[in-house]
Amino acid sequence: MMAMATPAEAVAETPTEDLQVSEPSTDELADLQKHQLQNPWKFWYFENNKDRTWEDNLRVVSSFHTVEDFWGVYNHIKSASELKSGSSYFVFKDGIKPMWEDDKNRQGGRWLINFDKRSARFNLDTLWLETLLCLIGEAFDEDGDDICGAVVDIRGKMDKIAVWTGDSKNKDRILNIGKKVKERLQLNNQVQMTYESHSDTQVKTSSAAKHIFTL
Ligand code: MGP
Repeated sequence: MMAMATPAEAVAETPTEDLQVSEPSTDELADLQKHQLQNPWKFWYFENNKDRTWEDNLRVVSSFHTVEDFWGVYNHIKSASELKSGSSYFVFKDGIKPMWEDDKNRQGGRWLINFDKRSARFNLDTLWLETLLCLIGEAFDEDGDDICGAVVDIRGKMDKIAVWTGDSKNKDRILNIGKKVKERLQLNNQVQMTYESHSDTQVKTSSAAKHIFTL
């Protein structure tokens, strides 16, 4: 029977010139000490400037793929409630543009929650942060594959939070995601969440698009 080398002997037998271990750079070391997220994300800001097209009003704020870098961005920028009316924040998986036209959104839709500004019941910043923590903390398990991103819109009477998913026909995933959002945001029966496809949103003629699901 062939004798097996113990790990120490195996190392001793390895010619040293084969052990080309390069030292990590300072940036790599700093990154290794941080907590990696399952997905890399991008933070976008939309400012409503009527002189520009909708797409030109979208700007990337920052990319992040660690917990620490998320807080670095989040704590550095204005909270959602401080934004001017007409503005939005978008947080989307890196590689997905926060627009209907992106291939990953084209067949998708959104869970939409409207918050009446006159109601003191809701703290928009807390709800938006909780939405982001659901996304980056992968609260949706395997249904999270369908998550594209989330949006907070600051508007006149109503502010809105939406979670965009990639397949408006995947009923099970949509409902699982919606229920999880409702539970984590502790909305209970205080507010209705509605799911609409982006294709319906684009052709809506009144203030609301067709509701495919309601929770
Ligand atoms: P909005 O910002 O989502 O809603 O879309 P708002 O401002 O509350 O208005 P309402 O229509 O819901 O009452 C406002 C407008 O922005 C849309 O009608 C489009 O003209 C444009 N827009 C919004 N989105 C998300 C997109 C997008 O993904 N692609 C393009 N091309 N335009 C968009």
